[in-house]
Amino acid sequence: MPDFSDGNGASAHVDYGAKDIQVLEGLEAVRKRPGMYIGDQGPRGLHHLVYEVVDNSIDESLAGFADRIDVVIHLDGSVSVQDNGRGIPTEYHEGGGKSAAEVVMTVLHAGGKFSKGAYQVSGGLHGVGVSVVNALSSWLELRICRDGGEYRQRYERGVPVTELTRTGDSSFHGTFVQFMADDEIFSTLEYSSDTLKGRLRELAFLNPGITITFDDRRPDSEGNKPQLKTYSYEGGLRSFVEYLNRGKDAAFKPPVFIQGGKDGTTVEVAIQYNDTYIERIFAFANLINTVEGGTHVSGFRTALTRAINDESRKVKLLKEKDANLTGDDLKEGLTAVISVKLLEPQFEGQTKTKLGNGDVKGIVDSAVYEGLKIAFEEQPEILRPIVDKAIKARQAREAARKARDLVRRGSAMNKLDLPGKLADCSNRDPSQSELYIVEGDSAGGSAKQGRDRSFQAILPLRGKILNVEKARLDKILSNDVIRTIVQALGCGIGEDFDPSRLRYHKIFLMADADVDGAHIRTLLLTLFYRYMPQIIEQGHLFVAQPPLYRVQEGKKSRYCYSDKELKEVTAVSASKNAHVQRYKGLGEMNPDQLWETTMDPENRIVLKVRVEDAVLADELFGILMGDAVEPRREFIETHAREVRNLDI
Ligand code: 0RA
Repeated sequence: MPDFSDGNGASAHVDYGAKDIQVLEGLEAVRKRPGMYIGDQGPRGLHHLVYEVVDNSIDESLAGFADRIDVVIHLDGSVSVQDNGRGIPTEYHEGGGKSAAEVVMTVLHAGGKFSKGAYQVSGGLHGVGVSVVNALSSWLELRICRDGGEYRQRYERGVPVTELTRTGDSSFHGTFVQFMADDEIFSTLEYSSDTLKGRLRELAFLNPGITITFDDRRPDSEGNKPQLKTYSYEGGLRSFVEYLNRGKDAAFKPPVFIQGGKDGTTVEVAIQYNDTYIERIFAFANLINTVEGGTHVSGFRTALTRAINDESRKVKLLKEKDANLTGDDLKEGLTAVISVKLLEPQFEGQTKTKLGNGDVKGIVDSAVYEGLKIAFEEQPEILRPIVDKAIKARQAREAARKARDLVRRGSAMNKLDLPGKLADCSNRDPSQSELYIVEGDSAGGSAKQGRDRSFQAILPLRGKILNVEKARLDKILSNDVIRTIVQALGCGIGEDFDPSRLRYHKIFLMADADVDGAHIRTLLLTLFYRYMPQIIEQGHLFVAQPPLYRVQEGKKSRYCYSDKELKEVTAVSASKNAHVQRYKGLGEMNPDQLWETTMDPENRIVLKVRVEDAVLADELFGILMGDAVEPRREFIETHAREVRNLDI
C-alpha cells in the first residue's frame, strides 16, 4: 500500500472572510462544550476521537470503496488513521473558495451532506463528524490521494493554517488523518492500547473482508515495542462467536450463521451454545454496541424460543406432555452476536445504546426463525444438545425458584424483611439513598458509626462470596453473602430482577486496598456484571477509594490515595518531621477518619463503574474468574504494575 510519506507540508496561508466566521463559531462551540459532542473530556472522550475517525473510514468501506484501515499511535502521542477509500473530495466549491475537504473538516456534520453510502455508523456518541475531532485537536494533518494527485492540509485547533494543496502525483486513493488531541481540552492524552484493540477487533469481526491494523509505537513499561496487530476475519460473526467461546466447550461447531433482512434493514446473527451457565448476547446496530439491547434483541429471543420449540416438537425431542421450553430455559450457555444495519437507527435509553426502531423486531424475528429452521434441517444433530441443556437448565431453575422465593420474600419494602446485618438509612427515597457494602465486621462497625444515617446504609459482609462465574443461579442463591446483598438491594435477581425496585441509587463497594480486598471487589463486580448489569448501566455502582496513607506534620494532616501522591506530598513537606501512617485496612481508620476520607460526599473520592466495552469486560471477567489458569497468570503479569481504572 503506497504511503502518504512525510514531505514538506503545504504552506500557503489562509485569509479569512465573513463567510468563515460562522465556521469558527461552530468549532468554538465544540471547544466550549466538548462533552456535548464526545461524551466527556476524560479517557472515554479521548478514545472517541479515534473511533470517530475510524468510523468515517468504516463508512467508506460499507459503501464498498475501502477494505483496509491502518491505525497508528505515534511516539509523540498523536494518532493516525489511514484508509484506501475514495479519498475526501478535494475540488473547490464554486464561488465559495473552499475545498470540499475543508468543508468536511470544519463544518459540523458536513460529512453527511455528501451522502457517502447507504449506512453510516452514526448515533449514540458516534457520528458527530470528523470536524469535531479537528476542533478538539491541537493540530491535525490531512492527506488525501485522489484523481492521480496527493493533497495536504494542516489545521490547528480546527482552523486551517494552510490551503489544501496538491503536493505531488499519486496513483493511490484514500484518506490519511493524523491528529494530536488537545491537552487544553482533555484531562489525559494517554490512549489505552487494550481499549482501542478491543474496538478495532470488534469492527473487523463485524465487517468481514476488511483488514484493520493497529500499530502502537509507544514502548511498553519494559521498553519493548509492542508488535503490529492485524485484524481480519473472513468468518465475520461466526469468527466473533468462536472468539467469545474460545477455551470453552461448544455444544456444536461451527456456530450457526444467519443472514436476512427486509426493506433496507439487514440482519446477521451467529449462535453457539457452550458449557457455561451464562448467557452472552452482544448486539450491534450500525456497528454500535447496543449494550442496553432493544428491538433487535427482543426479535432474536422470540424467534430462538419459537424455532427451537417448533423443531423439537416436530422431531419429538419434546413430547406432547412436555411443556414448551421458555426463553429463560434457553439462556444457559448461549453465546450470540446480532448485527443489524438500518437506515435511520433510533437510539434510546440511559446511555443511548438501546435500539428503538419498532419494525426491526419483526424483521429480526422472521430472519432468525427462517434461518434456524434451515439450520435444523441441514444439521439435525445440533438440536439435541441445545434441548438437553435447556431441560437441565429448567430443572435447575425450578430449584433456584425455591431458593429465590426465600430471597424474594425477604426483599419486600418491609423493614422486618431486610437482612439483620443491614444498618439501613432513614431516607426511603432510593434516589437519595446510598448503600455501602463493606468488607469485614470491624470496618463495617466504623462505617456504621461514621456514616450519616439519614441517607447512608451500611451492609457489612462476612464470609465467602461465591464465584458466580462458575455456578448456576440455584447455587448462587444458596450463598448467604449473595442472598444478603440481593435482599438489601431489594430488586431481585435472575428472572425477577427489576431495577425499578432498587432501594439505593448509589451503591459503594468498600474493601481493603490489598490483594484480598481486590479479590472480594472482583467477586462483587462479577455478581453485578453477570446478574444485575442494569445497575452498572444505569450508573448506580461505585467503588469507594479509601486513602492508603495519612501524612501528619505538626497539627496538619493529609491523606494520600496513591503512592504517587504520597511521593509528591512528602517531597514538598519538610519530610523529616512528617509522620507517614500506612493504612493496611479499612479497620485501621476510626469512624471519623472513614467518614472524612471515604464517605463524606463533599470530600470522598469514588470511581463509577462503567462498562467501557462489553466484549472486553466479558473477557476480563472470564480471565479473572474462569477456569483457565494460564490466561489469568498472563493478565496479572501484564497488568500488575498498572494502576487500573475501573472502566471494565
Ligand atoms: C465525503 C464524501 C465522500 C467521501 C468522504 C467524505 C470520505 C471521508 C472520509 C474520512 C475518512 N476517510 C474518508 N473517506 C471518504 C464521497 C467521495 C466521492 O463521492 O468520491
